[in-house]
Amino acid sequence: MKKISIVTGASRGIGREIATRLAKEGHFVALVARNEEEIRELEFEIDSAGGKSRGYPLDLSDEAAVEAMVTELRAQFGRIDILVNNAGIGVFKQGATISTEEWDRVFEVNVRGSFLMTRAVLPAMLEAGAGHVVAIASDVSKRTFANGALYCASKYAQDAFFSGLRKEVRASGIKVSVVYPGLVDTFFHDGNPGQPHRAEYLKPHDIADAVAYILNAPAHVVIDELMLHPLVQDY
Ligand code: NJP
Repeated sequence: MKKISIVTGASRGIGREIATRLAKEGHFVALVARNEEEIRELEFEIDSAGGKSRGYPLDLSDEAAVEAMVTELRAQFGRIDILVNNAGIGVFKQGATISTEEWDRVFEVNVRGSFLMTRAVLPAMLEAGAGHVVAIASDVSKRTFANGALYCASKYAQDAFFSGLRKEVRASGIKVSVVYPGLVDTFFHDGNPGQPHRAEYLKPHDIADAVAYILNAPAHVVIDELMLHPLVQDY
């Protein structure tokens, strides 16, 4: 096994593709998401193809579960080399109609969830003097759109956290990279009909390619930011 990695939101979409890619590249992958069946399925698929993985069905808003998972992984392997914070949710509606529960949940998963996971792995990376934290943010971490106020606010916050963190841990040998995808053809868009160009959106493997490129940069190079869009997207 080359490296010990964690991918959140690994049960489907972009996260599933990133996890599969990391396993193909010879890394151990800890698969995190809530849906146990999908996580076990992916674990079986990776392991049947000769890779190494383990599923951790948990909700990222559960601080104790996140801490326990990272403690277990560290106890087994003694290190954690890569964390890909990919899990995320969206609520798309007019700001005036957003409920307090919807506001809290989006921030709980997109911002607090990626913070909790990152804080949990940093001690191992700091001890090793090396590590790579990647966040899958969004192109709307840098622009806004109508009916996207809440989602954009969460993605701006996530981006700001990881951009600040990059400056804090750089001197300790830890890299922090943020990926900003445009539209990607996943479950994320299933509740949103009428997308004439959906077939031409980015595919999850395009994001996995970007993450692999970032992680395989030479030791002295940190790719701070990588933004990608489908050619059909008007933004
Ligand atoms: O989304 P989807 P994508 N605890 O819905 C997991 C960003 N992005 O792959 O828990 C733990 O297919 C969920 O698993 P489960 C986007 O903001 C996308 O498109 O079992 N895990 C599933 O595995 C997000 O950050 C587009 O339901 C939780 C995964 O997250 C990332 O890309 C554009 C969880 C979501 O899979 C992946 O999105 C863009 C929790 N509480 C940015 N809640 C796009 N698709 O167009 C959810 O700019 N998950």
